[in-house]
Amino acid sequence: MRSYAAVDLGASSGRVIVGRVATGRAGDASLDLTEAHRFPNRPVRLAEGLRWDALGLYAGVVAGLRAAGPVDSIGIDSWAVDYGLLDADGALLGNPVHYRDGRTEGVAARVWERMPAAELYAATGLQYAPFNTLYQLVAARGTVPFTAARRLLLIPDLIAYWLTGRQGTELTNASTTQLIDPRTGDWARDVAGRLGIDLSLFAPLRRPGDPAGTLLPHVREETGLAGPVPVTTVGSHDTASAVAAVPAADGERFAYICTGTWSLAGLELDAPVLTEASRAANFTNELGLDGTVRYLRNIMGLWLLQECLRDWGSPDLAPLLREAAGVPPLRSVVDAGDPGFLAPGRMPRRVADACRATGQPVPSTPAEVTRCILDSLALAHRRAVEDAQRLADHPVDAVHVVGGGARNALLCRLTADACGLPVVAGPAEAAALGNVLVQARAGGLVGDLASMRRLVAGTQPLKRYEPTGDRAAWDAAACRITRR
Ligand code: LFR
Repeated sequence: MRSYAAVDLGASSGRVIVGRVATGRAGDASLDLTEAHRFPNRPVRLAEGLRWDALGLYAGVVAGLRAAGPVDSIGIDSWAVDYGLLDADGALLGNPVHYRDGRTEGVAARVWERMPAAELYAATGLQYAPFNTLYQLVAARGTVPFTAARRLLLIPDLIAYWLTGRQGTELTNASTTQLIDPRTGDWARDVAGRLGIDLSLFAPLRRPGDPAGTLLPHVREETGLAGPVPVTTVGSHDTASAVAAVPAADGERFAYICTGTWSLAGLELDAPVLTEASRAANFTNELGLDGTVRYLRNIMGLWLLQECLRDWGSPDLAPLLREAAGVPPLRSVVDAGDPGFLAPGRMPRRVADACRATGQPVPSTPAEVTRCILDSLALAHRRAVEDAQRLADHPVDAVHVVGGGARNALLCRLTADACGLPVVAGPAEAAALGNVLVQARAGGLVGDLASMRRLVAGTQPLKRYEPTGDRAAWDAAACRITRR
């Protein structure tokens, strides 16, 4: 039996989870998770914009490692694209900018003048999102921290650096910068050159499973962890870790939806899809474990509901979902892929406005708004699953829903109905499981991706939802929202 600490940083909270793994004769394997510590991750709005509290996050990680107790190794994953800048002495220059900050507005158009969007897609396979690191870097150019910066570390790499003193750039997360060639898994040097981005800002690439150093003496003291505790590189993009823990059977033809603040819906492929049709459909080719490609679309996800809950004064979710289940289905739907929903604030009003603008009944009570959001998410899931199959010529027989949304029975049922496919829901803690399993693999406890998935499928509770209902009603609803 070995223990691993998975540091999993999400957009609204961070967690340190201890995963205990035992393998051995078939039937003896076990994999269980315990949450050692959870702490809020509160973005801070300043006059200059929306910022992450990186030191607060680090303090939460240290407190979590202390709560976790002795472990064999530590792995870190978080949301993608964002970074901290370090000066020549390795000190952090300012607070990392939040990807929902407005500084990248209008930046893409300037970038595309130098490198047309089609060429950029052919070279990097990345979806257009205003927050791709590439656009953030162009927006940051000329600012004081950027001018002084000698190093850029993506968020999980920054935390790993503070824990170990060692710097690296983990590949799955690097693939969200739009500076990686998904065919080679190496830097897209031509893109960087043409856009004047100095790749020496980045630390050398490292891959899931690579050692990332050991805890610094003062960290050992603060966490109470004795000995040279290693930090292991995992799929440091949370979505890469989550996809690694999708409990698909060997050879199964599946789509996945990683649900949380975002819904990331798509396929695992052997090679990127870089066609013009794929670009037009705004699918992304991010890198996964062992040379796999995460071919997916970003959908606004439960962010829409989280922001409504915040607006309503944080009522209990369970009764609201029960009430929403009783609201007539598909009365009104919004486009859950619309970047207009990216920024925080006044979400119930924005959802209502979108319904009004498309001539649909305007949801008014929290239960009606909640139902509208869940119907809309299911519809966006269906569109992404259908588009991915067509664009990649890769049919599927089932959809795996992992991440926090796997606990939301209404969302899972609606997704099965909308997709017309069975949904296998769980595990909810997919990112932490993927994180733990890559550490266990580095320690020689598990083998390839397929055996990691077998272990998840054999040990974690999963729930299956068969599609029911009227697909024509979903077709009709889809027609009510204007496509991007
Ligand atoms: C999910 C996620 C998505 C990424 C978004 C922004 O937590 O990592 O994959 O597109 O956050 O970083």
